[in-house]
Amino acid sequence: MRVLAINDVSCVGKCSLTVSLPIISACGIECSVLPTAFLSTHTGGFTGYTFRDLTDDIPNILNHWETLGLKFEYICSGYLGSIAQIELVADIKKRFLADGGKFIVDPVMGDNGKLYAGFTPEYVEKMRELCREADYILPNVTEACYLADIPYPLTQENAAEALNRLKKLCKQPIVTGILEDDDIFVHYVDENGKACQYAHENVEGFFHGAGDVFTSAFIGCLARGKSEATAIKLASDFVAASIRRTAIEVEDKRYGLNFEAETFAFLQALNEE
Ligand code: PXL
Repeated sequence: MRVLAINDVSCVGKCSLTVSLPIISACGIECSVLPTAFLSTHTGGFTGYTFRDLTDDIPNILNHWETLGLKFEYICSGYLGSIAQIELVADIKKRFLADGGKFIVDPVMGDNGKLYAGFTPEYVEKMRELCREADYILPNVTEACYLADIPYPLTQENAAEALNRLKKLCKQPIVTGILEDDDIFVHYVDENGKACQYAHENVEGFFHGAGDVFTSAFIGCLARGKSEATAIKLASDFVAASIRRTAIEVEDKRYGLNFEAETFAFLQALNEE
């Protein structure tokens, strides 16, 4: 069993591969990586960061993997720095996804109602195409609004409409971070096409990297053979516990979640399910 995580390496500020690798490995699953870019920090709230685009390295990496006959049971993509990289990921799915494997797209594009630095409407359109190839997509509210072409933000009322539109792109969308009163919901479509939700009490504030922790834990749980609903519950509980801890312990939220301290409890829950 092998997972391939396609994402950037942000050296500081826990997100993308510095989150996926430890969490998927902790689940007992081998995690191979394909770095899309190399940054001194992530781009959310830091200024002056360095950014090295690794697009030109990717074709040779893929050619080498092909000589090894590698296939991956799960391929998941995250932060992709350009339209060219979205096209490369679609190609990676064709060449490297094992028969019966799952392709998971976290359409990392924005937060708080805005696209991240460097992302354009053309990029959003291309990301829609990639979502059409996916077994699961995991947009946050901002990304769901862009993909579904619905005004930001989502509420309990328009979330059902967003999910219906996203279903036209991908059979099983999972939208995170929908606020309603004091709670925060995940809305998702199960394997029978039924709309479902799972909620936690919301913690005020913005917690960088929470989406990456959720996606990584979700994939780790799926790869351990859990159902979509169980994987969503375990990943949500893990993120919620990490956020509660981070709210108290971490002053500068740009540096990401203290998920490490909650990993043992997450794995205990995973083993007991
Ligand atoms: O967590 C999402 C993310 C991933 N990678 C990079 C980012 C961000 C969000 O800001 O900047 C480089």
